[in-house]
Amino acid sequence: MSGSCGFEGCTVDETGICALSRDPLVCDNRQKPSGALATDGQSDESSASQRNDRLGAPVLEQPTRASTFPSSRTLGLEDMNALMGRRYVNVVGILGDPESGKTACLASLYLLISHAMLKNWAFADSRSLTAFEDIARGARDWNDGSAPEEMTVHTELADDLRPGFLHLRLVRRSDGRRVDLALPDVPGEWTQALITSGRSDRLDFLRSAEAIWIVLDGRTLADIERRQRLIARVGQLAGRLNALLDGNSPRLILVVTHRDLH
Ligand SMILES: Nc1nc2c(ncn2[C@@H]2O[C@H](COP(=O)(O)OP(=O)(O)O)[C@@H](O)[C@H]2O)c(=O)[nH]1
Ligand SMILES: [Mg+2]
Repeated sequence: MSGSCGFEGCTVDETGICALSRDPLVCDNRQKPSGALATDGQSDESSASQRNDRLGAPVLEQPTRASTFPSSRTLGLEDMNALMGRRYVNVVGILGDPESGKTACLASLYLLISHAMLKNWAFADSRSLTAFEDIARGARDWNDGSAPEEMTVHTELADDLRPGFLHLRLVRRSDGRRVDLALPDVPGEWTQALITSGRSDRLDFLRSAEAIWIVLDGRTLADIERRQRLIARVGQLAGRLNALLDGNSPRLILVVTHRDLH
């Protein structure tokens, strides 16, 4: 058997002569060319059914594209990495017990900058305006001139493992310098878990921080019975940070809230 003929010893491919003296075009021993398969009845049926399956389907695949308007809610670590790949971003770490006033600090910063009341700084841009609006909304509803009792809601994250960042670009009025800030709004429970059990996996981003705010509740500091305990906890937190930061030394800033009351 050789070439196009299945009959042992036939040399029709070389000589053009059939070993059984038949017409080579109609001899049963000749192999059908592969293209001939498409012409038999069964293949016709399957290709017709394939064509029917595609009837009404889009002719071209839809190109993937980014949504026209980004969501402007808090930014995840991936969004932050992308932003940091394009420009220098100052990451700020914000730690503090639940209810110490972390979210209120961010709302306060946003309200000051949006009313052009932050000394020497003006608003340039934000990738997370909706997130700022969400946390600042409660502070806008005043009752007959008195401040609302609860200006912010307890911070809860969609994903309890990844921080959500607020982005703010400010411009310094004196020299026009632009500064991008990444401000995380994370639950106070993360700080508690760092102090009590040393859990730091969710706070890894602190290693990239230029500054860390430790937010302290002014009400606790004003209370002589609770003050010492809070001061001792700040010491424990500093020890945990020392281990976590592993040689990096960002600026540590103590931010005391409720100054209006105490
Ligand atoms: N009067 C007053 N209330 C504050 C201040 N800081 C925070 N609060 C209130 O304290 C509560 C807890 O604050 P929040 O920022 O949500 O705490 P977080 O858990 O640390 O984010 C909220 O109801 C705020 O309105 C402050 O400086 N003055
Ligand atoms: Mg909060």
